[in-house]
Amino acid sequence: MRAAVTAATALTATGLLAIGPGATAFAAEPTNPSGLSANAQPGAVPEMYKSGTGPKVRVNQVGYLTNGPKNATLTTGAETGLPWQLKDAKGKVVATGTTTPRGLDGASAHNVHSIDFSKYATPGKGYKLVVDGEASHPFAIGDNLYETLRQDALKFYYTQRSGIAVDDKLRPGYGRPAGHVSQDETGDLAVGCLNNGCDYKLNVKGGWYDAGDQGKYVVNGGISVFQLMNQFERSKTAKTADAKKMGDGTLAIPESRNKVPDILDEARWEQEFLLSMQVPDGKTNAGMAHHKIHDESWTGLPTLPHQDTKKRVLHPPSTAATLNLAATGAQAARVFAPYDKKFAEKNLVAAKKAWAAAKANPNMMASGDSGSGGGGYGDWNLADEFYWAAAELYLTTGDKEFADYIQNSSLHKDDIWNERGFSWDRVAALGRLDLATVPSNLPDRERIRESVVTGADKYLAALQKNPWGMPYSPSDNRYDWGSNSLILNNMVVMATAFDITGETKYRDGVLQGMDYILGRNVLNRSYVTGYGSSYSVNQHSRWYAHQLDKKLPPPPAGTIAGGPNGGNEDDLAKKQLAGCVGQFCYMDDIMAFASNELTINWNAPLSWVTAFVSDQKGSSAPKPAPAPADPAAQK
Ligand code: 9MR
Repeated sequence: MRAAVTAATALTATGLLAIGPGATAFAAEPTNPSGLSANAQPGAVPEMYKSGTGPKVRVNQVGYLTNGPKNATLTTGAETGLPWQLKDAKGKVVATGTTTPRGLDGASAHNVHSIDFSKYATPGKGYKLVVDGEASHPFAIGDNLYETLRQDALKFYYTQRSGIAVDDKLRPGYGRPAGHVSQDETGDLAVGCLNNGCDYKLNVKGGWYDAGDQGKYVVNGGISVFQLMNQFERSKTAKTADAKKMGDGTLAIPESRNKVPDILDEARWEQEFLLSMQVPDGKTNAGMAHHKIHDESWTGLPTLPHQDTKKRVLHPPSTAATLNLAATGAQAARVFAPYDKKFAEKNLVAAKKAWAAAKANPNMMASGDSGSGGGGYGDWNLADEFYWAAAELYLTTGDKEFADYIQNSSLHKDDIWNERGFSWDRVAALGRLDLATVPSNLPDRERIRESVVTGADKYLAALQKNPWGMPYSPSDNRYDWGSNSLILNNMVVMATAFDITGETKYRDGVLQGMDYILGRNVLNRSYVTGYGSSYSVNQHSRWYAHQLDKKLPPPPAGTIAGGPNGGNEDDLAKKQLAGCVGQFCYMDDIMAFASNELTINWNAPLSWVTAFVSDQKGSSAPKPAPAPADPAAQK
């Protein structure tokens, strides 16, 4: 037995930070079969995970690209390297090597080793890594492993649509009546303002439901629709991007075969909604956008969209929402121009109007109140929203006003690449990434492109330090709400650096990040429904509530869960995950909304990154999506 060391001491020595004050952890203690230190400090590993989380060797359960990096992580008490074997589907050993000890990992309270088997490059299915007498989940090696996910991650949006019936022929098992279409106050056709705060009603039908709730929030719709349009726009400049894969007829949506790329049809469903949230001409605050629209009070689970009987309410306009409309309107004007000039023009008019209104009202902050039937989405620093909107307006119009605004913003030069990634309330990166990739005459465009590469270098360095091989290591090991989306967004930065430089190391960083999402994590879990052998399937949703009502479906294949969240905001987490460390702050339960919700702004980077990963080899026809397994069958 080795002596115990305090977490703080051990972590100073290994460069990791404390798990908890005064906590005791063992760097290399003999373990139970999961590799979990039997003496890890109380509470670090929740009771429900103490008996283990599956095989000690964690892999990408979907698989590795033939010529890409191939890495895995082992939890073990051993301090020195252990022999590993790669076995094919028949059990034949096809490669061997030795693990690399990585020390105590503060994000999992485990002693870990990493395994690099990149040299093995023979395509096949059913491979397993075997170490310490234990075999990993099976995985494939090949070049077309991500084609179905490429489609599914985007197909997610059709079934999130509000204001339209979901056709069961297009989504077998997921058909449902239209939600929020009634003429009365429970519908979105004529919605009044909170506390009679305005003298008009707006028709805000359509758009996507935000998440497991049926609210529609402009600031979260903004980043989501941006990332879909951006995924499309990338195909105009990135050498490896394949526009056909998101083209007309690829997503089985009602608009398929209308001669417009399906990804843009899907984006338009949301963008039309964002436009409808703008305060009409002649009214107080004309040109501003309402922050959000949702029920007056929370509904229970399950509640299908058409069963919602609560009153719908428009919340006051906010500068943040207005700038989201300015940014996405300007972007939509660009990407839709070749397909629908009128729609493009309408977006540009709305965007310019929104910009002027935001400039005139720079401090109209949303209350951030989340206790009244919808999420708060409060944001009190809007310099980044201004920067993003100015960037999009500049790229579309080339106008000096916007060029000047960008040049004078400190965000144009600041190091904006923080470890916690970008998100709905931190959007400077959206502007910076577009200024780097969308062609323009910006005088310092080259410097901007280099800054993206510098950001990617930072994420690559973080990834290399992280024993799970992903670009996210919050310094206190406390993962954020929606951590999976932050990891994916950091991968977007690396992917863009690859598009800019063509350097393989950035592509490889993205591929490794994908491993974490699909199973190379302490929970041995693929966070994407229908992908891998042990995946999330009970995400918090009022209508994919299979866990509560077996007649309802689970979330569709290709739905990503938010992921570990140290905040434990829901009651279930408070009870079952109290004191949890890093990656353990997650449970696949429909009531665990703080770690296990599905959301439009989380599937958007999943889709973006999956398309990028799928693009990194020859193409193949998409196969039908795998049906999500019954959750019970997974246990
Ligand atoms: O994704 C949001 C996260 O960044 C915030 O910390 C959290 C609490 O305010 O809210 C999250 O957004 C939720 C929203 O408020 C309501 N719909 C579901 C969203 C995802 O959980």
